[in-house]
Amino acid sequence: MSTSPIQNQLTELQQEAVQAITTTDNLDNLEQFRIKYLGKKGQLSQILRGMGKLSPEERPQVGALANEVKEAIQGKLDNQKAALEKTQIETQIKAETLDVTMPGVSRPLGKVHPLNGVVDRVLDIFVGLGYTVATGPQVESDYYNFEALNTPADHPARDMQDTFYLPGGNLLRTHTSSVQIRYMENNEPPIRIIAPGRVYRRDTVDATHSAVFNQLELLAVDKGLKFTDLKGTIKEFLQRMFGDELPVQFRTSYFPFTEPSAEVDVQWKGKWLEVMGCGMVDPNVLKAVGYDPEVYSGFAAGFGVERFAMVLHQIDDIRRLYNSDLRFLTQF
Ligand code: 2U9
Repeated sequence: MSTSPIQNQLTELQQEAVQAITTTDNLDNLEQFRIKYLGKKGQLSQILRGMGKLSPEERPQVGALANEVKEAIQGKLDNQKAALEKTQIETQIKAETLDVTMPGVSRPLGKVHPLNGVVDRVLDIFVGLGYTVATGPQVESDYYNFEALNTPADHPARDMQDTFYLPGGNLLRTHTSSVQIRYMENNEPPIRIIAPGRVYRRDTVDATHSAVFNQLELLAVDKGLKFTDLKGTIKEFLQRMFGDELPVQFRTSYFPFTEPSAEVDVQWKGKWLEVMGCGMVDPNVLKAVGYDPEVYSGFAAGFGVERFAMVLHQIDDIRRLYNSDLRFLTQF
């Protein structure tokens, strides 16, 4: 029996495909060949479309041949794909040789800055005592920074808290007390808050002064709070901070927003050191936020984070805290 044209086409297709596949060195091309020869609209399908014209005797023979051709091409595709993938991986491995004797890239571990270390410890202690952390804007109005805190424009205490004024009358806050005013405006007693944050003063920079520094201020407002509650809170806090045996003393002082007011000293490494100020919230401050001073009383205290860090770690110059000198910072 002679071979039909369709059988010739099939063997030619197989030869061409095998030739093309075995000489390609590229996986993308290989896929193109699969589509070209075996795809739905590929050459094999096209040839088989002519099967309808065959006699019933020819059909099974051609069908069997078509299967052989298909399997032969598919087999070549699979082999070539495996071979190409293998070379690809081998080339990649060669290009990526790892020299295990090379020195590694050293990534030094960071540390908590001594200022943030103090803030973290203080917040932990007060959160433990039931206080909530409150924050507010560094750009403030005259009202929140001074007026509401019993410090009108002609008050002499404004001289000591001279600051940076912005066009339009706003200013950089001189203390975080404005945070407590805002908090009281939006909340009713009982109140227990601690406000950390950056504050500003028009100060000449030296070993103990900075025009930008950090404060922590606490405020408690409730029915029946007395000076003894303030003393107990401060003493508990300072002993948790510096140690159980720490001697603490209160000296009378003056602040516009507290009455009576006191300064707090601790005996540390043999010396009395002033570490914070405090007092009972002035009735005028309670009135400014709409609290009745006949019903509620409060106590407040404030301190500089830098000063605390300097006392705790015996740091001699405030500027060391801002220089980012690793020889200094890695000591903590
Ligand atoms: C409200 C009412 C009263 C906060 C207070 C001090 C005393 C104090 C200074 C310590 C060193 C500021 O960082 S420093 O320069 N602060 O001595 N601060 S009482 O009194 C308040 C706060 C908010 C509503």
